[in-house]
Amino acid sequence: MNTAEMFSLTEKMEKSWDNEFQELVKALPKEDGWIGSHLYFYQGFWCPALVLKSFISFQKNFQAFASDVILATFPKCGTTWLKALAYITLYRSHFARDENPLLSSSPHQLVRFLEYDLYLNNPFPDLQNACAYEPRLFATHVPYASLPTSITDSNSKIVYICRNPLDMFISLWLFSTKLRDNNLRPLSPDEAFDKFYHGTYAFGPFFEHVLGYWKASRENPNKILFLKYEDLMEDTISHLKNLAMFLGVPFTEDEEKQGVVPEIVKMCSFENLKELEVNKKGLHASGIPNTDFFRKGEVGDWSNHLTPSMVERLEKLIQEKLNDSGLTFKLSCKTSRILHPSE
Ligand code: PAP
Repeated sequence: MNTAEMFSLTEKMEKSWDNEFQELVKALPKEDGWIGSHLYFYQGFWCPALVLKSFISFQKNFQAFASDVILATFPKCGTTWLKALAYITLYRSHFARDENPLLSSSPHQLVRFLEYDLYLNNPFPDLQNACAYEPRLFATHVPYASLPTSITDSNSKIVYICRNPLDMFISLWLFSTKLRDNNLRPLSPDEAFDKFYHGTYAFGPFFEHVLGYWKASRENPNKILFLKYEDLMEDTISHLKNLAMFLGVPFTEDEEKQGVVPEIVKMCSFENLKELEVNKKGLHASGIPNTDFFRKGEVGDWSNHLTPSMVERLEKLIQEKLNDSGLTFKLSCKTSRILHPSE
């Protein structure tokens, strides 16, 4: 599938909606999406037309197992990275160290999206065969309040990652610019900023999404592990150990001695994944080229793109939205990128 085919898939999706679904959709607020097609405001968030129906199927039909692990993310906040880290950590006992599945499959093939992939064309997908190993590991961009109750009410675990909204905005804007339908006029930085400021982008508004998971994680830290891209970048090793502990597969002393932790960090690093053949070619289930999920992978790139007045407005917005929630974001950080296990 190329980009043009991806747009025709989205168009076909809207056209394939039956009358009952068209009626539901007719009543929803609608906006133009950043890449093409539409966003519909449903259950408090802007849902892309492509996944509106699959999201509803997922919400209605998904039956969580107590052992399930769900990776929940806001788009452009580290989904690809988290998928790689969680998959390798959780299943590391199943493969030899020199047969790492990341060498032959993209992180998005290994950990499949529920709404963007499994439920996309099937209201009852074969979930058992969607995961190579137990426990099942899935991903979603759906906000906490809209998750199926079988996830929120069961003992299944959720790992959430978010990112400072300035970098997230730049990542989203540049990603959308690259993929935007050629028949549409490009989205100017000011237009994109305005849409971002008002929360009209896939799964936005950002703050409601992030705060939903943040509050739930504070109420139930054994169920939800809340991560931030900047923290992971600053100290990947400690956060990976924590993740392993949370997933119930802590690194053993032997593994630590053998350097397994830095090895996973290196394998999942931006520099490594970006250069793998499998990520340079091939497509994500939504038709997006795998390579578009790897751009710069840095904290603070916003400073190369945003004007001082944009920064000022966003800083005020962050203050206003996060208020006394206890949640903060770093806008820059020291990275501890591991390029060699011995470093
Ligand atoms: P998604 O939510 O649409 O699936 P996601 O992986 O969250 O995408 O976003 C891509 C961002 O993560 C890109 O950020 P950038 O535009 O600021 O560069 C991408 O470069 C970054 N990214 C991808 N893989 C990694 C990784 N292994 N380590 C760090 N950052 C990564």
